[in-house]
Amino acid sequence: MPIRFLTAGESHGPQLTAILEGMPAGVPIDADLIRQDLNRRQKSYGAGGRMAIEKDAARITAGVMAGQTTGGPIALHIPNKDWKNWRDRDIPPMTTPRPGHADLTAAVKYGYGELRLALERASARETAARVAVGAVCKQYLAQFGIRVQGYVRAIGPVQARISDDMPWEQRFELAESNDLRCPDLDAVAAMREIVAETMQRKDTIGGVLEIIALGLPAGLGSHVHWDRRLGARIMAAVGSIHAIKGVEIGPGFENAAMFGSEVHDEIFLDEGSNLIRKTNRAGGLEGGITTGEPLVVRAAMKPISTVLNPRQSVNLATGETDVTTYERSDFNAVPRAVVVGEAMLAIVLADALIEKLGGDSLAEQLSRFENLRQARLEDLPMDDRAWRFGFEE
Ligand code: EPS
Repeated sequence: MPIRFLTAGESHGPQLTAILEGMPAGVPIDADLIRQDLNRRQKSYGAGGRMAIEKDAARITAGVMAGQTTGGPIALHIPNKDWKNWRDRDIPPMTTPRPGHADLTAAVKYGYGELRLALERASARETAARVAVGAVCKQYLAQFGIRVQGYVRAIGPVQARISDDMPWEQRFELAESNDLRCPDLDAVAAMREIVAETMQRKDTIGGVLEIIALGLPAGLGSHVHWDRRLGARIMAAVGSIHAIKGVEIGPGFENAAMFGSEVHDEIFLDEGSNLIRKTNRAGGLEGGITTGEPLVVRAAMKPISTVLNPRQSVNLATGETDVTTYERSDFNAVPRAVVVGEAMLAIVLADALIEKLGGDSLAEQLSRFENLRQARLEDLPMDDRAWRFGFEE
């Protein structure tokens, strides 16, 4: 795949680092847009105390010169402001693993004698680096009129009601107007109540986020191999986000309960000989390839595993039954996960677009983009005659 990225950094270490490789040259990069997304990722009703400490900003130290990408690897650094609170401290041992976190599984795998080594890298603090990378990819996609944005669909049992004909723009705007990042303002009140109750009960809560890509051309991804199917690439990327335990394309699970004739988006011809759909139950993908309809991805987030209420566990140092001790954390991080979901989707789509367009510079790609085949009758001349497979025995 043409682009790749790496992140490094511990939650309470000096900084997070990301390297994004494979961006074409000549993409204008506005550092303010990276800051904006980092800032959006920090906001949520039910965020923990750490977000009052951090004020995330990324410093670009490579790959962008005079405001444009060079085609070289892009290096991004996000300092951890909390580092100063850990730097000169003797850290008490952590030997009782928290259920749901990587504490126990990573200790089994890596043989850690101190569970904090697992916590530090397993922490969702790492998602700040992904958001910085995603913000660069969003700026690349924007050059082609492609936009990636999302919102919250549910917090715990409280579901947003969003009418199918509510315009996307309105959904995004309404969602950004509140700290539950949800376009249904009636649901926001109920979500606020359940998050308040969660905090009072010293508990955590999960939910469902929805991420949409608008303006995509038809023809990104491929049906020919499992790892080229765009649906698979999106599900892997979104499913890699901390605490995400389910990903669907469009109403994937709802479709599973319906008949095929109710699910599949029928094909019509408009006056301009464009092949169009009146519905989008496919969520923008057919056969692992974009249809040109909005791409809709939903993800289920489990409740954060650091729970203020002590949970039953075992002290690995003593072998005695123990309960977990609380580490500061979020009570509700679903609105924050939306921004991470946007980043991961933007990264996969930038990758798929670069793969489709080839070339090394934005200028080359923009002219190729104009000439992409569309779902139009004149772009699809058919042979319309009998033929044979032609394999030899
Ligand atoms: C996290 C625990 C909390 C979260 C953190 C993820 O950090 P701390 O232990 O410092 O309170 O705030 O997320 C972030 C710091 C962040 O920037 O998103 C965890 O254990 O996953």
